[in-house]
Amino acid sequence: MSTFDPDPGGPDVGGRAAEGIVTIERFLTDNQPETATGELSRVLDDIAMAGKVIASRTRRGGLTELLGKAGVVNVQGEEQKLMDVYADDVMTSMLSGHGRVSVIVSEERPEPVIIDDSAPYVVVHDPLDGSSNIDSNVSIGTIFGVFRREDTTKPPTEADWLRPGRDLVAAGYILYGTSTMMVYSTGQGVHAFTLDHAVGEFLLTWSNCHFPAEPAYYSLNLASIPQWEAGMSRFVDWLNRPDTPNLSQRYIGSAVADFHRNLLHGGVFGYPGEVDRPQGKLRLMYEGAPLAYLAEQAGGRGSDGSRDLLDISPNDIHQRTPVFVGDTRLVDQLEACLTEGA
Ligand code: P6P
Repeated sequence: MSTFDPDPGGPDVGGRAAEGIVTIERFLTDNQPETATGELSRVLDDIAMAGKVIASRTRRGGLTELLGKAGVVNVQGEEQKLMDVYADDVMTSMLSGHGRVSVIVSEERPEPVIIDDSAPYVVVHDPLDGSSNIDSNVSIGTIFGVFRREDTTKPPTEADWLRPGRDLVAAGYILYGTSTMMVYSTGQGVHAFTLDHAVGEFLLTWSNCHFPAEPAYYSLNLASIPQWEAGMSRFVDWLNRPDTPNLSQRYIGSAVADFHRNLLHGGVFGYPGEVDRPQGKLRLMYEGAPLAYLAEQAGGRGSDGSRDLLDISPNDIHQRTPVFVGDTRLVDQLEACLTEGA
């Protein structure tokens, strides 16, 4: 079944663009609320432009001098890849100087970057998630979220950026894979665009994406079972029962790629807490919350194993959290297994 043919048995996976070629710029403008100033649409345009520039480098893979390590360890204690630094610089550059973005929070920077004291928006992002896969040509992605500042008459403070996912006004990702896609939501459904390199435009591929009625995959790194909290074994045992959904296991090691496949075909992605790392590996603000925002908009949900990821108020911009995002019933089951006997 083509991923563009809605699953007749389940919720609408989303039909193809109704007619003709629709660029992301046109879609944003045509679908923004009547009362909109257009500023948020322009911020998403800026992110799309950053995605085009980053894609121009990731496409060249081994042909670019940017592969390999930057020789720097980032605030996460992870060795930065040259492409991480490049992608972060591109995002910062594209989001600066237009009077739209006040603060940028990046996985690659220890502190928020204050761009403009009076601009209305805050952008949080992981400029190149999955970068450990760059050299092996596995799909990687940019994950982003956008907050609107309540008061732009004063310089930005922590209250402008240290916020729960419920406050997001937009979120999405750019997937650098066999094709380059931008998937986003502003709270009116999830919409996907594919970069046509020939014309340099993201073109609407399908709108109002929903998780299919029946899930097909679960994305867990089963090699980590010995390190996981006990409830995860209960979930894996549940998956293997004859009376539960017959899922295939797919784990790419790149959250954006795993999430995207599960959005199309149904499933759940998880990065659990571990015995010596109870908060897991993924970060709440610019990985877990944006993916949970998209999941909810697509009929699914995101949890840390006991509560909605979108309800968690961060204490630190780089705060880690266990992440389970995707099909609602699978996330609910994960919570039941993790909280059973808790
Ligand atoms: P592991 C990539 O580094 C990342 O942040 C996510 O994209 C991915 O899901 C996860 O880490 C993979 O981590 O420990 O399985 O290699």
